[in-house]
Amino acid sequence: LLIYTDLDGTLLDHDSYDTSATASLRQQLKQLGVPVVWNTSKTAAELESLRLSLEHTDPYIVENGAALYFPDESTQQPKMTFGPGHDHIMTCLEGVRRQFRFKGFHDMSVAEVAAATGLDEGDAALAKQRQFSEPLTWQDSPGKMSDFLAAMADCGLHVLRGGRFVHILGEFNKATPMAWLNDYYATQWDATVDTVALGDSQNDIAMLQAADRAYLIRSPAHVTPQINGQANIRIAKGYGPEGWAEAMAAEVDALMT
Ligand code: 2M8
Ligand code: MG
Ligand code: MG
Repeated sequence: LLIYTDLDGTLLDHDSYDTSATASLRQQLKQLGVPVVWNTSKTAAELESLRLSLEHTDPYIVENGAALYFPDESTQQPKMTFGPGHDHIMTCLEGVRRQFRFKGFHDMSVAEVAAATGLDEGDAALAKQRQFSEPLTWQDSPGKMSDFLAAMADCGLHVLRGGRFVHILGEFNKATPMAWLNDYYATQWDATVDTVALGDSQNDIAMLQAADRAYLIRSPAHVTPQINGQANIRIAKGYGPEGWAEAMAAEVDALMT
């Protein structure tokens, strides 16, 4: 069994970023030797302290599928990257600055990112250290979004929606690194891998679709994305980390029987 999990609004509470509801299940999965791969829109810089505080020793995927890291490797270089760098994204956004109204993390001070996210200023500064994607707040009319998508596509970029922000990134998503990592574990284990994914937002849907089984986690803050006719995806009852723990308890039970 191999788990892929979103962080914000899934493993971490949408507002408080608290994850205590998941502690006992994370411990059980660790004891069972089940890797829990983090698959998040957070930056590598943000994950440094979170990995220490949650004793996370499995691989992790940052910025919505942009890069895969193995924490046990001596360098903090990604194992693989899947898209263009942040400079390319900023150049493209600068090119359309006069056509559309938006405000990105790059445009915001640390205090503004802290206010928009509820992170403390230390973590907000780490969230601003983007390597492969730019989160922004859309301040223009919804009707102009399709022209914006077309302009981003002209730069080889696309747009995904997270819990709070719209994310600009290359032609990859959270499912992109999964194929490689599934193969990696299949080779390690000399067995086919059974995959489970958990996430709460539109930027998680590709990951949920790519897994053998998936749990869509409900959010107190935004509507649950549509999952039309996706038989492998079920909706967890509890919100945020409580839904995560409930889903993982079911997986642990199934593994034991
Ligand atoms: C941003 O990501 C979340 C993911 O759902 C969002 O769009 O609301 C990211 O930029 C991340 O770096 C940051 O930690 C998070 C804080 O809520 O917001
Ligand atoms: Mg999320
Ligand atoms: Mg996320």
